[in-house]
Amino acid sequence: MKIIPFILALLCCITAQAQQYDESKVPAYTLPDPLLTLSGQRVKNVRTWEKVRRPEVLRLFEDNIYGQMPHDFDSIRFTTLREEPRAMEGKALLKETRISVYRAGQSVSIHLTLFIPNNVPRPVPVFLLINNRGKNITDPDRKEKSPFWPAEVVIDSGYAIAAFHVSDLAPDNKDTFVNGVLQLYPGQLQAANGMKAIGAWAWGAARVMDYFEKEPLVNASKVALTGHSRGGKTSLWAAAQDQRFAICITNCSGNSGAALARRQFGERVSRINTTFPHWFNDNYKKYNDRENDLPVDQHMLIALIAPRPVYATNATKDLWADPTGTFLALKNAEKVYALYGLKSNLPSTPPATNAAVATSILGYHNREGEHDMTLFDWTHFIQFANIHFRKR
Ligand code: GTR
Repeated sequence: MKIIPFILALLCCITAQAQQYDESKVPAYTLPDPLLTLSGQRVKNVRTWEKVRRPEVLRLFEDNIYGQMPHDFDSIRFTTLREEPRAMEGKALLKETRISVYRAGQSVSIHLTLFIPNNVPRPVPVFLLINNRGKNITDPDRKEKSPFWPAEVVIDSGYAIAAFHVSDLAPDNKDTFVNGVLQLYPGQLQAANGMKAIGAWAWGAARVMDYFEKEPLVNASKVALTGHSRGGKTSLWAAAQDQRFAICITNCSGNSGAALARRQFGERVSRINTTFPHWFNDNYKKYNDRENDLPVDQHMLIALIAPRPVYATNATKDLWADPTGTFLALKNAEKVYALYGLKSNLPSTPPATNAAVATSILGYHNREGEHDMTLFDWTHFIQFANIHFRKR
């Protein structure tokens, strides 16, 4: 009879699933201290953080998770492909730009879609989305409209909104991810700490920032970088690497994003490395089922973004991305913000469903619903940006 093994396998599967989401199964863990250097020095001020510990932590993330971030290239060129001064029924200027980057005889091109509101003083602050979903989501013609990138709502709030697609940098596929940025940096593929897809996407965000710095209509000192899920892992890594991003928003980013790995709740390092072997560097695979051996945890990725504001979200039905682990990562980054005299207003335990903490330098909400980025999320991103940009 084959039915008995089948039932046993099913029961095993159901038990494993239940354990993934069972708070009582979270093991005891000790987080690495962001304020203790590798040589055992206690970090007590911004100077030691910025000169010693921050570079150390950045290197640990490069070496063990996301890979190196190459900064050199031969040239970069911005080509305007399309300009519609009265797009969105006259509300905005649409500008589509090709950003081409050249290195060692190879090149990569990023297609940037940007709407700039017409009736506000320019240069304007801008939201930039790292788009990991369909290209139709950022339709420049606005025939299709998606709450994932609610351009009209953002424009009505007085912000510019931009997006690029991850596939321009690295296709999200284990067999083809090398067709993009990695052609420019072939050495990365040989190195155990070489960049892969998430590194390439973050590199792309930095090239868009290069463009913003040359675009007189947008305020490059007020760029809020946002991404969902794998895009949210990328927004954190990009903002950690590139301090020109003024605000970082990470939506449902979960494992290897804003959620603590050591909680082993929902998605695990082993699982993400197996399903998506092309996202992180080869060294990361050493930590499959060994989260406690990691020299970092994700609160330190958030800490790398200090003193800039970070807003992290989750959704109640997205336990895979560990909402509590995300909240705790923010809480455990607080002490680095405190070095800068910045006190977060996060409560000591996760806020109620849909209760957004947007006034805090470290912001958070856990929305009712599924793994997605919705109008509810964007409404709070805008609120968060209103508060923090106006403070400056
Ligand atoms: C899932 C993956 C998550 C998250 C998500 C997404 O399958 O396990 O880490 O990245 O995909 O990007 O939507």
